[in-house]
Amino acid sequence: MKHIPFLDSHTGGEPTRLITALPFDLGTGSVAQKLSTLKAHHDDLRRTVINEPRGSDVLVGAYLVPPADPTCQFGVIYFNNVGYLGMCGHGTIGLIASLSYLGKVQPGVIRVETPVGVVEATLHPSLRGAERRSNPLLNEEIASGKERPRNDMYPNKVSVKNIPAYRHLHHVQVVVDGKTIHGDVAWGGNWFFLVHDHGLDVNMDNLEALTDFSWRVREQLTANGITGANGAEIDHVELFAASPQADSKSFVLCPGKAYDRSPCGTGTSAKLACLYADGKLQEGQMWRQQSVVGSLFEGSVQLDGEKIIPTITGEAWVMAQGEFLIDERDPFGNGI
Ligand code: PYC
Repeated sequence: MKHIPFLDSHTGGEPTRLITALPFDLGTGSVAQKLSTLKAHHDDLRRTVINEPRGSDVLVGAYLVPPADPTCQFGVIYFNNVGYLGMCGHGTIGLIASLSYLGKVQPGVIRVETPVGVVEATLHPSLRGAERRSNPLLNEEIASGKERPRNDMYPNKVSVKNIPAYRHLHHVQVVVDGKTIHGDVAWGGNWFFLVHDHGLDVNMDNLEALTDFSWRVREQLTANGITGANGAEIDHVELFAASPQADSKSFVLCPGKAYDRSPCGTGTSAKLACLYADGKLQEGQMWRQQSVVGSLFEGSVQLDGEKIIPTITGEAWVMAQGEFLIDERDPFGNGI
């Protein structure tokens, strides 16, 4: 029987399953090299922890690995039901909030090496002293001795300064079921196709139509040879709409056909790069992106020479902690 510890969190409704200790060694190379080793030799662990019967299509996994970059405290590799991700915004917010819960990080800047570059997370302090003192429920808990040594008041708000984002192609025409739509191809740590003129309601009661349409957009991108830079597959589709509560609302279809419950950190980064390219967003200006479930990320861009550096802020909540038991006799022990 193998025992694999895990910690589950969600960021704006989108889950992240963190595996803090791998049961094998990935060597001393960069996180990108560690990802190659994982793909070649250990893909069964991805299926074991993320797919049914332990997981579902919705989950994103995160392996905590040692970084090679000496300026980083952690390395991380994100994965899902069909493969691996370059970066993951909601996942990084979940990772840092989970490490905060475990008492492994304090408020401040934490540098994390991903397969596509280094991101800089800032863990914001939680309830400050005065707010803690004026919180009657918390005071009651402390007075009754119920506050536990584990960090139940763990800081959970995180800003992620992402790798540079950019628009690769502008206003690309695609025909889906006889309907002509247009989208931008942009990089935010993963490849996205961003569509506005889809004509669909971006609402929870329209999820089936949104999923179906986005999937067919993706198929048309492949059929027409529309790719990211260097022929990279565009595996995320974003449908945007207006929102009374935010600057924009989006439905994001992930590579394994599940939709992102969060506003998608890498997708929001791609969106910010397009807005900046269109002159609709200035450096430092706040953008509020809402997900189809109603959760919010705040984002802005900074310039580093010609490079557009997005920062995304959100909150994550730890939900469960435990240990997977993998029984060699179980026919579905490594997932379905
Ligand atoms: O937040 O970047 C993100 C993300 C990618 C896929 C699911 N969430």
